[in-house]
Amino acid sequence: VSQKGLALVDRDEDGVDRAFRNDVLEGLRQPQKAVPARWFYDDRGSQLFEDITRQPEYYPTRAETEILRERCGEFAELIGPGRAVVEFGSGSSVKTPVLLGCIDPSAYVPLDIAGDFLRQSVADLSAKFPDLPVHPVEADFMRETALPDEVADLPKLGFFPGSTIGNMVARTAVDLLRSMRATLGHDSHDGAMLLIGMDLVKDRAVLESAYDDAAGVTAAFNLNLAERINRELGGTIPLDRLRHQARWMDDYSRIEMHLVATQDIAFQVSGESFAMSAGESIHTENSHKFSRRSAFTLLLAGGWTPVRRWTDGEDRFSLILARA
Ligand code: AVI
Repeated sequence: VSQKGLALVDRDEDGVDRAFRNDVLEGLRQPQKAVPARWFYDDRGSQLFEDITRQPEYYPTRAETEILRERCGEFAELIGPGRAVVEFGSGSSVKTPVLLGCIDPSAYVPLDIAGDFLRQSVADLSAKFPDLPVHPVEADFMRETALPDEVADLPKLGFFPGSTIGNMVARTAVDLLRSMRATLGHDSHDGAMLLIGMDLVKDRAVLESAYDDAAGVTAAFNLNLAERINRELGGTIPLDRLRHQARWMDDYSRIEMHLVATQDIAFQVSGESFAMSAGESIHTENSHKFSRRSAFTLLLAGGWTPVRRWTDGEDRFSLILARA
């Protein structure tokens, strides 16, 4: 999960993030209003996401951590020691140490656009693995990135947990997989590998409640996007007239999150006027769910050949090891 770091943000003379404003205004002008999910992750949004992962209904984090813990020996065997682990997004404080503890890597390279998150994850990791060289890279992992010279000659393992790939439509996901392949290097003798988390299709009720927990944390996470628009873009969106909704869209194999107007509303953002009728929504997130086949097809389209697939004891979540 990324958040815009200071160094890479392009701000106008009023300190407004230009990319945020463009994405929001363009999205609100569409017939189906939509704002890209990456704008969820300001400080409050990142904190709320952490809280989501602890909700009883939100199974992905626990299921993926279970797989990492239980399959440690198999990772060691199939991946082997001595690789540079390149994590796309700054590391999770739980999952990353479990993986690193299994495979005896030579270096760890967290790659994230948010400098603050990177520094935190480097500090956490170095405390747990004092002898492991850590080389953080502040960059947008959606683009091909030059890795530090120190890891140039090491075989690489890309690590992309959490099913963040599911937040992208297929075209963007394929672009990302291809750029990961380019970043990690696919033409060396000891080809790159990728360990990626992909959430599984399951019962509609289980999915919808994972994205609409009883404590209202996911609702707060979704509404925080509208609050952020009001705060940073001089918005007047009436927050008390928007309702969080999680919909399973079977044809697209995804959960969609929406902010639905509970009555007719009118508001302004950055001086531009918008209106929504009761029942109309702003589409804020896609979270695609995969079958074994659809996961493999996506990986193959992105240039990766699956090597092994694991699921948790309840078949809720998958981790897939692939080679370039
Ligand atoms: C970060 N990403 C994988 C989460 C997901 O499950 O799609 C974001 C999230 N949105 C609502 N709950 C969690």
